[in-house]
Amino acid sequence: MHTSELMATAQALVAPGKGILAADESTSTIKKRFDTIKLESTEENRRSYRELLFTTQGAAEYISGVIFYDETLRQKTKDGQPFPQVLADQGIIPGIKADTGLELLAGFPDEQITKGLDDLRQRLADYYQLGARFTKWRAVITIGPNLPTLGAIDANASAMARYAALCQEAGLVPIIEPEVLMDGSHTIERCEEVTSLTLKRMFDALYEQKVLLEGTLLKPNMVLPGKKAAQQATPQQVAEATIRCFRRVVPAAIPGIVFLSGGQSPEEATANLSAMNAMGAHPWELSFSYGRALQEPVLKHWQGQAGNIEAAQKAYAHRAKLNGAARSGHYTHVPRPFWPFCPGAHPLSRRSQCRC
Ligand code: 5MM
Repeated sequence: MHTSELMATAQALVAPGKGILAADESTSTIKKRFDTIKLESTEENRRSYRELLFTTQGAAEYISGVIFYDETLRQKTKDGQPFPQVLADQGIIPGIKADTGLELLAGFPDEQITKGLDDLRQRLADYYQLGARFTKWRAVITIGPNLPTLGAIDANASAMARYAALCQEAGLVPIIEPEVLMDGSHTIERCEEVTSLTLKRMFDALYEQKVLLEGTLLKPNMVLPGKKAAQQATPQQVAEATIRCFRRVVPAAIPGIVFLSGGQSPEEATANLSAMNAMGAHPWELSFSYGRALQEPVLKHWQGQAGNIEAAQKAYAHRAKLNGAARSGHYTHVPRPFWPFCPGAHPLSRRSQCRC
């Protein structure tokens, strides 16, 4: 077991003021993101977009690690620099999505299991050689009438724990991502109940598989009402429900919790994280591992045009900085009084006042 290396990597990923960029969209998911800007998902467009992200000046001040997709880990800048090296040169730790997606769980209609265990030991050895120092595995839990079932939660917990143990054997920090989806009209109380049960069973499984918690990070959903719920929640309500839930079921030995954004707007994701940190101190670092909440403004500014790269990079650096502020509870969302003269893309930007 690579105990000290694992603990050092996990702690570096949740260093104060920093968080993780999730850029591990699979080919089918990045196509959906590119569809929103009417851009074809070719290998070159995916490479150019990731180069834009990974070469953003100033991002390293707020970004501790980046999660790649398998294809991205092997790609290079147009000047021939491997992406993992580009990040490592900036002090950003390269990571990799280790699961290979979802499939229906036999015997459990409407529930899914995560794939990728069969060849995992060999793939992890390759990923380490290519420069990755952490990995991520996502399980999806759906709330619905009579859902989730304990059978589906436990099947996912078991796979997650075996994944985590294999990562640690290879010297890679596992990020376990049990995502309770926001889809539906459930209440925040129902989300809290399902998130508690899911996390409880996940940590039981990690214990049984002898996973080193000090060398593991948790990437969960926040406790939120469903997207279609009649009653939405304020950042303070989200923070109170999430912290109460996590204090009950997440061991203090975990160095950090790096939330996913899960379909929240960038502003909501930042405001909710900030409200949680403002309630501190907590047993674990509370940070971010956002995909959409960091990248939505970037795609909007970029539009697939080389002439927009600078504006898109400014939008990314700006969002990273605001999430960096949320790490210490110092972000408060101010509605967009100066829109569209933000966030730094426009020459007349009043950035000092704009916090959107
Ligand atoms: C839940 O998605 C993860 C976090 O992203 P958001 O902050 O946008 O919710 C994300 O890392 C996700 O696991 C990857 O994008 C890979 O997803 P797919 O569906 O391509 O496996």
